[in-house]
Amino acid sequence: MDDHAGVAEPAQIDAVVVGAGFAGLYALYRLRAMGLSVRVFEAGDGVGGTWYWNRYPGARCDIESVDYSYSFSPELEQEWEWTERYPSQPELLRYLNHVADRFELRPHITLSTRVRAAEFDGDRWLVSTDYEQLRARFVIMATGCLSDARTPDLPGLADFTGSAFHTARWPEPEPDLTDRRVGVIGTGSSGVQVIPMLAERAGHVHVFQRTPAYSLPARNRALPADELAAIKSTYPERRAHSRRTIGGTVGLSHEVSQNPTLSVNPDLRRAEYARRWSYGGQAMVGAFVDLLTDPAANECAATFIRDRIAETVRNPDVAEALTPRDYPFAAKRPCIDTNYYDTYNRDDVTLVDLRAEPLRTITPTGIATTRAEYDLDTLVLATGFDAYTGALARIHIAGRDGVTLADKWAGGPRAYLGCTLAGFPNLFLVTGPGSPSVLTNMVLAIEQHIDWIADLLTHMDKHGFERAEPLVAAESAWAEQSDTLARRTLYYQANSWFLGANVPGKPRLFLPYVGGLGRFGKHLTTVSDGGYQELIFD
Ligand code: NA7
Repeated sequence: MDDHAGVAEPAQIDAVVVGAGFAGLYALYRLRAMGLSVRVFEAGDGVGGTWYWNRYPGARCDIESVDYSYSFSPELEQEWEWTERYPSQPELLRYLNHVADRFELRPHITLSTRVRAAEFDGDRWLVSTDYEQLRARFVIMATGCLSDARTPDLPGLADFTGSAFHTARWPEPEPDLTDRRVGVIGTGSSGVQVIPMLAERAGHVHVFQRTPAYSLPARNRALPADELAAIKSTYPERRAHSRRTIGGTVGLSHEVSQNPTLSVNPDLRRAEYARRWSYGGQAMVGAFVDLLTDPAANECAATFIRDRIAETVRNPDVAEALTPRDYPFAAKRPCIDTNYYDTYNRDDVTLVDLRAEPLRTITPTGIATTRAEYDLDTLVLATGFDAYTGALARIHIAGRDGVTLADKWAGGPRAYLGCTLAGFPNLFLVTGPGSPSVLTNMVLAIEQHIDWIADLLTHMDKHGFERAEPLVAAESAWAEQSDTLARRTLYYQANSWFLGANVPGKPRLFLPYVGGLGRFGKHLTTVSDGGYQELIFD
């Protein structure tokens, strides 16, 4: 591992990569394979990105292990033994550490170090970290879509005398919650995963819910050796197929039926929902082709889920409070759970509906709502992330003529194909705004993006180009095309982090590209096959 010794003159390097999660590790691997000198800087004390930080009990990916894994190395695919249908955080962290060792990536990674600034001087990028400066030809921001943990501005939080932590900053060693009175704020994916686990460990759990989630059963299970072996024997076909799909995986989880909802009679419709509900994971979302475009179709699926909540949660008032009614199903990312709704049947779990009794303040000893005071020893903030832009906003990024990324994005973030920025030559985002990213299998999306960037760099070398950036017109056209697609869906009808709606003051703009991994891949190929007409080279 590099040490932190400072140097007087900035070292010259081909590329700086920011972040050592799935994206940073693969970017490092690809660029090293091209013979480039690369330094990766990572704020965490270990590699793993999302899977390094999100260590809360129950943290698990909602895409199946065999798909949510690198495809670039057939040897790696064959040798890694996934143990469960959905990978847990510890298993993913082991996997990413294995990748760092297996491909000898660690000598190029500096941990426990933040990149503070990246400034373009007309020729190179001057990158400043906590400890040193480098001059780099390329900068790759592998900073993650959901890496900037967000603690809302809750009155009185600083005065709370118990322990308080965000799910994405879970303390180590694991806190002993036996007999503790635990409060959880937030019922998105993180809350839905952590709440059943806390219920098992704590004395009493109070869940402070503002917006009820639509949560789908994961149906997680052990992955038997013969099933894993059968999947491994078809990996090339599986990956090739996945890359053509919307969701970047195979199987019912991401298989979208071509039938419109109301064209199917109600009994068959319910049977299809039930089939997908039993299958588990995100399968419900693809039940009918119009689920995310037709409000009436969406209401049918939402009703099916509401009925499952009503039949699971024994107390009808609690069931009703847990039932989402004012936004479409899947317009926020559906949560995938294990025993979430069942957990509310426990005597030691209490739901506090913040819509009925708004949170007034955090007190030194708990939470006061307009109706009651709740005494707590521990406060868990499952309050989400400043998605896509949060991690980048923490870095002073100044492009051509000193224009900052913050200025460029004041009206809302846009990036050509989600990865290049007009005015910021040779700086690349991985799975940035305008790419399928979080709406698809992130690992394949990351590989797709980095492969495209690597091919672009090869093209530049071949033609003797020093720098590349997109045309302003191409960038604008892509942003418009991406937004037009999103506006044909129901995504704008929920206050989601997809839209930046969870961060006060953030422009309300749908951030991911909704067209899917396959269609996006075709766009990337069209641009590269066409000789990168939408980019300017010098
Ligand atoms: P999310 O999905 O953004 O959920 C955050 C939760 O925190 C959500 O229920 C919020 O309620 C709640 N929240 C945020 N601020 C407050 C305040 N001030 N008061 C009460 N409740 C609040 O984040 P997650 O970490 O669960 O999941 C993020 C993604 O990670 C997920 O979609 C997967 O892709 C993986 P709100 O809905 O704003 O009323």
